[in-house]
This record gives sequence, C-alpha cells and structure tokens, in this order.
Amino acid sequence: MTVLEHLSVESTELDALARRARWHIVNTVAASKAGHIGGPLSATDLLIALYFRQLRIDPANPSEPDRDRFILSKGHSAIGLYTVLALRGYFPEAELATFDHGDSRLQGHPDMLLTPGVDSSTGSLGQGLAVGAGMALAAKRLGKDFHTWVMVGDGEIEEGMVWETVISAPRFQLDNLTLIIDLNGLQQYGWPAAEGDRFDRSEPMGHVDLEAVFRGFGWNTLSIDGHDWDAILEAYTTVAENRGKAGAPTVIIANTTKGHGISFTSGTYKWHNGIATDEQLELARTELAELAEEGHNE
Ligand SMILES: Cc1ncc(C[n+]2csc(CCOP(=O)(O)OP(=O)(O)O)c2C)c(N)n1
Ligand SMILES: [Mg+2]
Repeated sequence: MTVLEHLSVESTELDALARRARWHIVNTVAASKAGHIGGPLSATDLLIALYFRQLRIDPANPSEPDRDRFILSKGHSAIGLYTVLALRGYFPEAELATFDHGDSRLQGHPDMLLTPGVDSSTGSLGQGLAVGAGMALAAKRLGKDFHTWVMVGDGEIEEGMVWETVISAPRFQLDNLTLIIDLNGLQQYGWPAAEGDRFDRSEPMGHVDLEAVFRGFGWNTLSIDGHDWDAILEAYTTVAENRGKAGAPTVIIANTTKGHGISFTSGTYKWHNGIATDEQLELARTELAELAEEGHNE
C-alpha cells in the first residue's frame, strides 16, 4: 500500500543533505562536461527542505495519483532536482553519473516520461506555472487534496505566459497551488559592458516590488531568505496550515544567491553554467567539507 507522508528531517540534517547535494551538482556537471551550476545551487536549500520536510510523496510509487506535485519550471536547473530526487530515494545516487548522456534517464532538462519523480517536462522557460495551475484546478475538480508546487527563476518571470497564470489562478481560488520564486538577482548574462557589471542583485527584477504586484493580483505572499532553514520551513509550514483555507494561491519570494555555497560560483552570472577544473572541484569539496558521511540511498 502506498504511504503518502512528509518526512520530518531536522535542520542540521537538512544542512548536511544540502552540502551533499551541492557537491553532486558541481561534480556531476564537471564529469558530464555540460550543465548548469548557479541556478541549481541557489535552489538547493529550497528543494531539500521541500522534499525532506514538506511534500507528501512516496518515492517507491512516483505515479501515486494523490501525491503532492512539484514542477521545476526553471528546467535548466535539472541537475539540482535530480540530485534531490536521488537523495530522497527515487533512484540511486550513482545514477547521477549518467547525467546528460544520450541513453540516460537524466537528460539535461527534465523529462517526465523518463525520470521517476519528475511531474512535468520543462526547459522552455515560462510554462511551468500554467501546467501547475492546471494540476491544481484538476485536483479541485476531482475532489483531491494534493498540493502543487512550482519553482520559477527570476529571469524566467519575464516570460509573459507566467503572468497569464498569475492573473487567473486567484480567480479559480487555487489555494492548493504554491509558487516559489528563486530570486537570485541574476539570469544567464550580465548587463551590456556600457552599463557595467552591476552584480547588485538589481537584475532582472530588482526594480519591481514583486510582493506588491502579486498581492495586487490576489495572491498571498511570503518573502524569505531562501538559504535560512528556519525561514524556509516556517514559510512551508504556513502554506501547509493554509491548505484549503487560504482562498488564493501563495507565492514564496525566496531571496537567494546564484551559485550559493561554493565561493567561486557564488554571486556571479558567469557560473550560470560551467565546468569546474580539477583544482576548483577540490576547492568546492573542501568548502563543502561537512558532507554527510553516508548517503540516504546508497
Ligand atoms: C523560453 C526560453 N528562453 C531562453 C532560454 C535559455 N535560458 C536558459 S536559463 C536562462 C536564464 C534564466 O534565468 P533565471 O530564470 O533567473 O534562472 P536562474 O537564475 O535560477 O538560473 C535562459 C535565458 C530557455 N531555456 N527558454
Ligand atoms: Mg535568476
């Protein structure tokens, strides 16, 4: 029988898991010689907390109809999702080594037809929130109480399609839908040289009061530090407590740092993607030294 429940992993263990995940991300991308770094690293803590504390899922039954859903709309951060899915038990951590190989289940962007635990194929930015709203609406119509979570990037929300759903979701009273914005202040490139490299978190949404905008469209809003376990867990708990009561969808605006957790990748668009050298890998390993000794799925 399927058991759908969330885990109650302590913050200290979440931290160890996040370090392990960050090591997998930088190491796997280096070994596969392709993939993204900065976006997966800014999202790691949010994803670890979601999968180890919040989602009601059963890795042994990835298609269980009543499971909570998660859509990584910023699909280029696939290696971040695969890493967390592996740690959570959907497939062996060793399989991460096949990332982006032609015959692998772990393609460069998530494919729901290939990878256990992936609820929607993504990669073309802007689409995931609309898919998630469809799932949330279906849950309402079918009388099911699963929750749908979607994560977007801050560059991604420049896509117009995102806003079609931001406008419509409150009209359907989708209080079973939560959007996480990974507000890392950077996207793929910096500003043109004439304007200088700003590195001031002002790009791409720095001039927009996102909380006010979402509130204006009828959303519940939470704004947090996306690398602070207490803040993340409190926000997720608030969402859980409002389940079926909030009357409207909720957005968690998570202030993060692109490339967080490793010194040379932190805070720069230049590690949006990239292959670490052997020396850089060694440095990353040292910095993430508190790696959990044993995996959860080895
Ligand atoms: C429709 C679309 N346009 C362009 C791209 C190429 N692309 C991949 S990642 C990226 C930048 C995304 O920035 P952001 O949403 O801020 O993501 P993060 O900072 O979390 O990596 C771009 C332009 C894409 N995948 N899809
Ligand atoms: Mg970004």
